[in-house]
Order: sequence, then structure tokens, then C-alpha cells
Amino acid sequence: MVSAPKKILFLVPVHISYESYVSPPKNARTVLKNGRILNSLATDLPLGLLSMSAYLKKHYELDVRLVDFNVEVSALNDFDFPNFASFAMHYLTENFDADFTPDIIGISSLFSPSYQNFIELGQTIKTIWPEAFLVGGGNIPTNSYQHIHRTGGFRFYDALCFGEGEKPMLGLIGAESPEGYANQSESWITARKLDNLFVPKHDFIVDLDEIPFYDYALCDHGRHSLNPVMTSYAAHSDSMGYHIMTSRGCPFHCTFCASHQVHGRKMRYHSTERVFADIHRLVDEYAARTLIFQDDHFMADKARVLKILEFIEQEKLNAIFQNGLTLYSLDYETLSAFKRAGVNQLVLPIESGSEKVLKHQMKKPLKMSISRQVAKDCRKLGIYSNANVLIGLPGETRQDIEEARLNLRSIPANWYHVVCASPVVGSEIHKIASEMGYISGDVLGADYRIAVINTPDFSADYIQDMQYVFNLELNFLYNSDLRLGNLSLAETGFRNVLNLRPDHLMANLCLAYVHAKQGDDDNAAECLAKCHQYHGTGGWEKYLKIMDLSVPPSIDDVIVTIEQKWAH
Ligand code: B12
Ligand code: SF4
Repeated sequence: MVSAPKKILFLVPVHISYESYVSPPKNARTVLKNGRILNSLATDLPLGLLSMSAYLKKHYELDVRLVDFNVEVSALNDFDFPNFASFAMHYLTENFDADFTPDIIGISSLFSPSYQNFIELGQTIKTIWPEAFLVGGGNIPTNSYQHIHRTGGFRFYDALCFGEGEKPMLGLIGAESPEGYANQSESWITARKLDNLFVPKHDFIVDLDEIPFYDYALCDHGRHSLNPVMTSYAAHSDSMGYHIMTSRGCPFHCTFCASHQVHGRKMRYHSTERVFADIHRLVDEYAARTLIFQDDHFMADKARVLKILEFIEQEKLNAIFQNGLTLYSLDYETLSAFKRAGVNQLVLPIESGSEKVLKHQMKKPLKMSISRQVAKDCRKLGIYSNANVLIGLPGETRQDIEEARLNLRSIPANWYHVVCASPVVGSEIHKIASEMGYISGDVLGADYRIAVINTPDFSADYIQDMQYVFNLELNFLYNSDLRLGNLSLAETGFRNVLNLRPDHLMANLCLAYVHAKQGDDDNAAECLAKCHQYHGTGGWEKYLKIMDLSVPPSIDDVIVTIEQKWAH
């Protein structure tokens, strides 16, 4: 073995901004801590770091530690720090003594809203461990290194990694001088190189089986199960899931996506034998029962997909597919295989209700007839479907948005997740929107839930309002389960919303409808009374006006009012 730095510390900054954490936007998931409403932080396993750790340990003897600040902040009963950097300073000085002085520190940043935290954490690290070689990696440094350079981020960071980090980190650790190595490697970005017009290059591992079983032992799985995104899936109350990624890359060109900047467009795979071996280890060593697949394009090879699903079925495990699966690959046979593998819920990346927007603004290989068929088949098979939709891309018009608003009502997904198009750095829409001067405010650091694109066709405020209207119409007024008479399923959705927002007028109105349909006049009247109570608050009047809806005066009118809407 070559002599190498022994101690590596990996850090994950909080994924969202401090402002968004302490004052969550109204469409965010929240948690209550010591009487305060705070934004909820996703505590999903940071797979990139687990992969790098496994790969590096295959080659060198290392002491690797990991701190995910999403987990550490979530574990607190209260949060009374003025910013995340002061919490990081407090946490790191309390938890690391002289026994662990890291040689190399790597900070991972995948999400635009974490940008400021990424920079401030770098600054904190340089105060605590000025001698350590500090590197950054992930989606944000890969796409924003020029901005980081311009704004002085290289005062803290010694180098930034371009794309996947396994091979670049291996080179760095094996080198006598990390600085020297970073300055000559094509995948490491340094300030000195950028001053000389340097263009970085990817250094991919082609055969993913070269990466050993991910270093899951780096994480405390009890703490990481505090709030993974899977807990927002109605069909899964068990929060102890194990994330896996069986392939990397995606050949498509969706204009809102930045994945290819890190992982490229060429598909790379783990062999199915290796996938099965990893799953067996997760079951044996961690008693895993639920697997969360994170592949960008899981559906790339149908035979492979069916083989993996058959394995999950045989092993009687649960599987969650958090990313939308390519809809044209989801024929009835394949969907049935998902169902047999115990998959009771799927994310459908329907993306838009306008064929024009799908084709020209999103460059998505999808037709609405396919989305409709998949949603219907999911219903037939008893798979709960969550549809993803986004509005407000450059080139989309108000007419497209109105068309989508109507068309989406004909796709019978169970629930819709509607978002404002966010110009994520590294995506084509970010490039277009920045070149055209369409972006208002700060994109790096901006919350995905807030519209920031203004074009000659629409303002960001209009998109923000329409995003909420789409949500109110598709999930409430025109809720597919309500219209199809699946009252108890619809009721579960409304109650989930009311648990978080008791003053949700539309959830109360739709629940009044459910009660009225069931002949439960007392509860219907109670829900309707709440609608009248909240009518003048929270901007409800504005949204009711856009939907051309008024709160019915009595419970006798609730059913008529709602069903009249469906008839038009
Ligand atoms: C899993 C995932 C999540 C998980 C997070 C898991 C986690 N704890 O990291 C969850 C479900 C929470 C999530 C949520 C969201 N996500 Co997401 N997510 C992904 C996804 C599909 C995979 C990430 C992953 O695990 N990759 C596998 C590992 C192996 O790769 P990696 O993490 O990139 O790490 C490698 C390199 O980046 C690099 N690297 C990473 N860190 C470091 C550190 C150092 C020191 C070095 C040297 C290298 C390095 O080396 C690693 C190994 O090769 C990516 C797409 C993608 N394929 O990258 C989107 C992605 C990161 N998500 C994205 C988005 C937009 C979202 C959501 C907004 C979706 C939504 N509409 O709700 C939310 C926002 C969350 C928030 N901030 O509030 C965008 C982010 C774009 C951006 N610029 O902000 C991405 C890129 C997808 C896209 N559309 O372009 N997501
Ligand atoms: S959104 Fe999904 S399908 Fe589209 S390019 Fe990105 S990873 Fe591929």
C-alpha cells in the first residue's frame, strides 16, 4: 500500500437556505420544534459520499468519517443558531478532538439552495482545520465553479471536483502533494488553473462494479431515517429505507435537468449479479426491508428491469422508485411486474399537460396519451400514482399553461406534485434564462418552490399563482379519486393536507363534499363552516376567483357546486 493521508472527513451542508429553514414558504413540508414551524430537511443517504468512501478504501487504508448536517439539524429539538455556519462550528468543535485531525476534507453540494451553506461551511472548515486540504464536489461545484471563482470561494476551497469524484479523489489521496495533483489533473478545478482558461473534464468509472459495496457503515441509519423523502409517500410509513443506485447516466435531454453534467449521458450499469449481491448484504447486515432506487433512468433496459423486479418479488422486499420512471417504458406487462414486486406507489413524470411544451420547451420524449394510459393502468393494478408537473419554462405561453390546466384533468393520477420551473444550474433552461436575462433574484441559493423566471409571456408572480391553482384544482376540486367515487382514498389525501394546514380552505371544502356524499351532514357542516371562517384569510379569495368558485352557502349546495364544475 502507498503511504497516504489517513483521515478523511466528508461533510454535507444543509440542503436548503437558512432563511427557508426558519421561515418556510407556504408550499413547503414543515416540522414543529419547540412551538416553532421549521422547514423539514431531507435526511436521505448521501450516496455519492458512500460510493467514494468504498472506492477509496478499496485502494488505501483510510479513516473516513461523515457528518450530514441535514441529519444533525433534524435531530435537534430546537434550533436557536443565527445561521447554519455557527451550528457547524459548534458541532465540529464539540464532536472532533485532536485524535481526529483530518488530512482531506470533502464537502458535497447537490442542490442550488445549499449554495450559501456550501460556501460558509468551507469558511468554517478553514477556521477549524486550516492545514487540511479542502475540496468540494457534487452538482453545484461542477456547474458553478466559475461563479465560485468570481465570488472568492477559492479563498476557502483548495480545489473543486468536476463530475463524479471516485477517480479524482483516488488520485488526490495517492499523490504526495494534493495541491500538486489537483493542479495537474483534468478533473480538479483550482483557482490557478481557472486563471489560465482551464476547461475541466469528467473522469468516469465505466464499469460500475469496480466500485465496491457502498460504505453504508459511514451513516447512522437510525438518524438518517429521521426524515427521508420517502416518508412523504402515502403508501410507506416505514422510514428505514436503503438507497441504492444500480446505474448512472441518462441519454435524454430534458431542458430542466442538470444530471448529465455530473453523470454524463451515456448509460453505465452495475451487473444484475452485483445488484443482487448488494441487496443481500443490505438485508444481512442492516436488516433492510425497503430499497429506494435512485437511478436517473432505471428503465433503460427492459430485460434488466424485469430481472431486478423479479428478484425483489422473490426476496419479498419493498421497493420505492423516488425518481419518475420513463413513462413510455411502463407498458401493462412492466407495470404488473412492479406491482408483483410489491410496488404500490409510483412517481409519474408527466411534466406538462401541453404537447407543445413537452416537445419544444422540455424536449421530453413523451405524449400525453401515454401518461393517461399509464395513470389508468396504475389504477387498474392498484398502484397509487403521484404525478410530477412543472410550469413556467422559457418559451411556454399563458395559452400553453391554460391548455395544460384543462388537459391534466383528464389524466387520472391520484395526486399531483406541481412545481414552478426552476432554472437549476447546469440545465438548459438555466442557460437560456440567464442568457435572455429572464431570471429575477438569486438563482444559486434560491428555493425551488419560488418562481424566478420572467419572460415576455409571463411574470414569475403569475407562475407562482398558477402553480398553486394547478395544485388546488388537480388535487382538490378536480381530484381524480373524488370524481371516480373513491371517496376514502380522496379523503386520506385531504386529511394529510389538513394535518399540516388546518386552515386549507379547499381541503375542508372537498372533505365537506366527501361527508355530504356519505350522508354525514354534521361533519360536512363542520368542514363547510371552516371554509367560511378561512375565506377572508391566506389569499383564498384570490385563488377562488381564479378558479371561478365560491364557497357554497349551505351543505345542500356543496355537492352541486363541485359536481357542476366537473360537468364543464
Ligand atoms: C437522490 C436525489 C435526491 C435525494 C437526495 C439524496 C441525498 N441525500 O443526496 C432527494 C430525494 C432528497 C432529492 C430531492 C430533490 N432533488 Co434531487 N436528486 C437526486 C439524484 C437523483 C441522485 C443523487 C445521487 O444520490 N446520486 C448518486 C451519487 C453516486 O452521485 P452524486 O450524489 O452526484 O455524487 C457524485 C458526484 O456528484 C461527486 N460528488 C458528490 N459530492 C462530492 C463531494 C466531493 C468532496 C467530491 C470530490 C465529489 C463529490 O462524486 C460522487 C460520486 O461519483 C440527483 C440526480 C443525479 N443523478 O445526480 C437529483 C438532483 C441532485 N436533485 C435535484 C433536484 C432539483 C431535487 C428536488 C428539487 C426535486 C423536487 N422537485 O422536489 C429536491 C430538492 C431537495 C432540496 N434541496 O430541498 C437536481 C439538483 C439540481 C440543482 N442544481 O439544484 C438533481 C441534479 C436532478 C436534476 N433535476 O437535475 N434528490
Ligand atoms: S429529467 Fe430524468 S429523463 Fe430527463 S434528462 Fe434528467 S434524468 Fe433523464
